[in-house]
Amino acid sequence: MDFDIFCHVVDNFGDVGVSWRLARQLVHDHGMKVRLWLDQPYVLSRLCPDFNPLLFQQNLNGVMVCTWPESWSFVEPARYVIEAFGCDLPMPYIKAMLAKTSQPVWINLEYLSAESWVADFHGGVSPHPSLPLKRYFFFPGFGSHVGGILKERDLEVKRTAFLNHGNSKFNLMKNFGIQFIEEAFLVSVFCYEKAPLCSLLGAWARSDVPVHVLLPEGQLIHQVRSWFGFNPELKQTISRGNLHLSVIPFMSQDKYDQLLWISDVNFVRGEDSFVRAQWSANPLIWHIYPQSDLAHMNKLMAFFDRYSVRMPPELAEPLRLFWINWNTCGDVGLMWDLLADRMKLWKSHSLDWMTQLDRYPDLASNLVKFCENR
Ligand code: TRH
Repeated sequence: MDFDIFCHVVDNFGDVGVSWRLARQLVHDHGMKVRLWLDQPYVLSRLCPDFNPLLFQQNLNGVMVCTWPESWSFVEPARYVIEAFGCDLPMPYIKAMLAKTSQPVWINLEYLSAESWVADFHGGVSPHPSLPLKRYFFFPGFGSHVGGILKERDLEVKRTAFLNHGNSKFNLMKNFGIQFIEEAFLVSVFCYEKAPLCSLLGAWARSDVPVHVLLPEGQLIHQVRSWFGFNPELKQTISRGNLHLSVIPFMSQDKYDQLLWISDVNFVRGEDSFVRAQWSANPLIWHIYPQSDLAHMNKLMAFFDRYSVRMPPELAEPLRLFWINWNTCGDVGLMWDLLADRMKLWKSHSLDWMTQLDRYPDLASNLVKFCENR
């Protein structure tokens, strides 16, 4: 094995989402042999319906996906060992690393952040407190001197081919089992429970143009129910004023990409959907994963500062306010109207941002280079 990637699910889908994406890219873009250890394999079956969570071990898209067992028996460690998001490696595995004549490169893959301190810590090394082993810290991030963000080599080819197919929007709606509203402004919404969605539903209902909101099933349904006064069923489209809202089934990661590509604006969250939305070249609103000490607000603003460097002030100002309010449960209805008036500007900025991101190597390439240099 070239890589062992260990992933412990804290909550939701992002931990597995990122680890699985990284594993696939190491195999397909870099020809590596990769084993992915998941403590909650069921989560992967939501993102990838071909995966059978009941099997202890299976080959999926070239990656050997294994269940992280409660009691660990001997496994020969890989050359490079990735501990995703500081999940602790099993002690018997650490001992097996120690026993090897040539010790594996042990990496802690951190969470993504645009904060400037990340560059000072990226690549840093920390000795194990009690064993003669060391661990490197690898920080995903934006720009140079950090680990980069995930992007597979053929992503742009796939995105362009999909969008150039004349019926891509219609086909995707058909696939979701919902009505296609041809003239509508399309919005995808994936965010945490506390997002102030109701104020937006009001803005969309009184919009001048039809707005079609696609909401993957999940926690936000409570807000939809309280605003409409009834419970929408899966695949049903409910309307008020110019707002049309369809609850769609949670889809595979690949299909979710397609949704991001066709939508005029994407509301995304956490880490992985946030990165994928940036590669869609479409306007995005980020609902950041909340932390108890409000550290997430610094993270949010650090990203926004980078994202808006080349943004015209008439867009940057309302957008900054919108992002802050969206993440602090403020009322965003009126702010939406300002953004709607600046949509063309926002779209062209999104394309420009994607081009800026593309100037830097992707995370998997940086990681391979980092490991091989050690
Ligand atoms: O699910 P998230 O909130 O994930 C997380 C976790 O909470 C994690 O603990 C935290 O550390 C991290 O965020 C920052 O959001 P994220 O990261 O966007 O992951 C969602 C994944 O789900 C992503 O890979 C896209 C995928 N997805 C689908 O495959 N189908 C869908 O229908 C949707 C809506 C998402």
